Amino acid sequence: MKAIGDTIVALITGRPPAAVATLRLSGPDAWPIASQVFRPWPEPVEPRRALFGQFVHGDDGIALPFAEGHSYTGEATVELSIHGSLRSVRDLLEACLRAGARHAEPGEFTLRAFLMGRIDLTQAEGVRATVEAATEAQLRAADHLRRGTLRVAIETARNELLRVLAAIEASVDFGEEVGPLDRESVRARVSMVLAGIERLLAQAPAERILRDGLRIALVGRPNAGKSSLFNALLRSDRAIVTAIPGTTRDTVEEWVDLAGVPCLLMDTAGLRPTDDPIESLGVERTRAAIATADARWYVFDGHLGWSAEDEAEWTRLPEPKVLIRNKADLEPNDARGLPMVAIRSEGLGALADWVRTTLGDVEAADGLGIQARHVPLLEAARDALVDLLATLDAPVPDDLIAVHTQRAIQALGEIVGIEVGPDLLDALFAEFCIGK
Ligand SMILES: Nc1nc2c(ncn2[C@@H]2O[C@H](COP(=O)(O)OP(=O)(O)O)[C@@H](O)[C@H]2O)c(=O)[nH]1
Ligand SMILES: [Mg+2]
Repeated sequence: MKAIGDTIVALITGRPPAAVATLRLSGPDAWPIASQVFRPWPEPVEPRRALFGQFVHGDDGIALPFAEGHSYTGEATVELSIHGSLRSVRDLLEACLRAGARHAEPGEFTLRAFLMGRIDLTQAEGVRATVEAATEAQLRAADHLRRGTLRVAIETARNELLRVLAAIEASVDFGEEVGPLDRESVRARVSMVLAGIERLLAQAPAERILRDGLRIALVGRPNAGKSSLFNALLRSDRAIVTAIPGTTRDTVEEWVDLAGVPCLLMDTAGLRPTDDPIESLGVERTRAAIATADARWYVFDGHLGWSAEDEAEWTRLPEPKVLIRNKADLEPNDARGLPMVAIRSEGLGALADWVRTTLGDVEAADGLGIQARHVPLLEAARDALVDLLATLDAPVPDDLIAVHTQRAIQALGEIVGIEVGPDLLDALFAEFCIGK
């Protein structure tokens, strides 16, 4: 864990050279250090008012001071903007270090914001998710997380459990005065909290897909047009397409944004019995891709028609799956499936629609930015509350009910960062970039 009493500095904008670069000083000496590297430095300082002037290393630019309690970190801060040449950035950084600052570590500004109590741990994770967002849906979910939607939900649940715990402890310690525990009231309140946690958990798988992407396996018989469809969706000639069945022998993977969702498309070797050792390895990989994918898109040749092999493969495919009738430009011999002309990129909109509807619930409710770290903690809280409710029906002493309540309070507390150890904080913030 890093010291918090000193003043830190880092470049908070992109890699130089760039048109402009901004450095941030944060800590008790941020203003005195700024006054040594920037002139003229006014006395007294008017916070949040941009100052134009010269830097001691020669460049000119802007200094923007923030007062303690009114900055990103919660500490006294100054943001220094200069021209973004390598030389200018390095010289200003060194001037700040000479004046008493030290280099900020990755995520240290945000860590300070957390330690100063300006944000909770989920909001800190929201900052990182915002910086890393690549799609519109990821950005929306990250915004929610950063603004504290999940924090409020978790803290509200935790506060309710703290009140329940207080009631239980009162009856344990002062049963004579306050009377026996009202178990029906405890049941009603805990059931409400449990329902909220279960809603969050129900949303978690879809949130994972929004965050990590949707893995889609393109499968079907050789020559159905899987590679053509893959290329059409990617808008490039990534996979080899030929009229020779069995051309694709390995799985080829590429990321593509469909309806704002990052999708990992997997083009696979066509499914057929084969004596070719390379092709049969490919077919094995196809089976693996089918098993690990979040969804399967089955392509068949509508001109050729629907074969017994198609029927067998399609039936075996686990849900969720989509049936695609390719080569709709040729005379159809079967009418099932979504019609498509892969070589002309026709009908692909239906696939983007499918992605959209598959994630419809999340899109409608808006992702809250639930992270992988939160899921086991939400599950622990849920399990504790389920145990708690079961205990209410049993002839057990009130202390035991208190134990389960405490377990749930502890798990929820870890989500927002109450009572988390320094190791976890170090691990979490080490994944941030420098300057954040
Ligand atoms: N007419 C027509 N031919 C197609 C279409 N899609 C693919 N093909 C052709 O079908 C053959 C096999 O395509 P390919 O993408 O390699 O199929 P894969 O084995 O399933 O990957 C190639 O000759 C493609 O040009 C389509 O929509 N219409
Ligand atoms: Mg192919």
